[in-house]
Amino acid sequence: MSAKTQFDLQQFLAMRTKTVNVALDKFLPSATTRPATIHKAMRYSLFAGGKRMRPALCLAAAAACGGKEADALPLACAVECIHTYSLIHDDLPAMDDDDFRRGKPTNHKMFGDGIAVLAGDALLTQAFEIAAQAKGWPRYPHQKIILEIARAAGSLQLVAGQVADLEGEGKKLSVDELRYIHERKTSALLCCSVRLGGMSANCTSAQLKALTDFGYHVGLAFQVIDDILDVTQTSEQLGKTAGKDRQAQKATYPAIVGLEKSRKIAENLTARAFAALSRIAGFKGKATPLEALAEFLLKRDK
Ligand code: GRG
Repeated sequence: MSAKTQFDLQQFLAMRTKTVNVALDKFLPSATTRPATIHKAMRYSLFAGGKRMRPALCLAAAAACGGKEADALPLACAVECIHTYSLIHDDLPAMDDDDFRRGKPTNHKMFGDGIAVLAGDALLTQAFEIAAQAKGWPRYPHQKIILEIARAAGSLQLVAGQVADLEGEGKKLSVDELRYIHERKTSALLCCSVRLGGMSANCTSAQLKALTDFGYHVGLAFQVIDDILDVTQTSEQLGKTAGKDRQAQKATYPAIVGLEKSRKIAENLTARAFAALSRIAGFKGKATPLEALAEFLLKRDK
């Protein structure tokens, strides 16, 4: 059995999920704060039961660099707010038009389209408010932290990926075009989560480079697996509508190269993520949670 599999990832995830949820609860206005509707809507999606993979990656990256979890926590919460905003907007009728997310009716189904748009907007803004309350580090003052998040979420990355995804519907895309979408729609925020964890530990530039390489490849593998699960799993297992990609005529790895080759691609991407970590001697021993997360994301079934 490898060190990675001996590590109790389920316990790691359960504890971090609890910590992140408690912190998010403190950062957000209460559900009764006026105007209550928007705070109820923000909290509805934020606490609907997401896997909290981005915060976990952020906290694990901080640990890999010898940082304190409490220092990374606001940044872990910030990325989860951005991720949840992107899901709320992605589910809107004007985008992917989904009725279920995180095992529950989508935000607009509960609160209406207008409030769902605003809940997404408010969560995106909330992320910056939370990040501004982080400590700030000698190599990474607030300006660098805010820039990092703004770039990952902006029109060159997360939003760019969503635009290309929308514009690609019904078109036959090449593997390169699909990779452009995956890099931006999914990998950018995962990679940003990992980088922020490193920054919160005041990591060296060599460590940040290795974490970037790791995050980029884990992020791409994550989306390839997401594409595979859309075909192989049921809506109940996923907590969202399965088979949507084919229905929306979306280009995906399984559609372009088939399921078997897609799995190989995800395995190769994960292997490259591991290789990135092994280049840094200083990570030895401390990167186990990060490695276990990469392995888990490859083998996940939801
Ligand atoms: C600006 C109006 C406007 C909309 C932008 C940027 C955006 C909307 C959407 C991003 C696209 C998106 C939803 C990408 C998919 C990434 C992905 C695989 C999400 C699922 O992540 P999980 O499995 O979800 O971690 P949970 O629910 O577990 O957190």
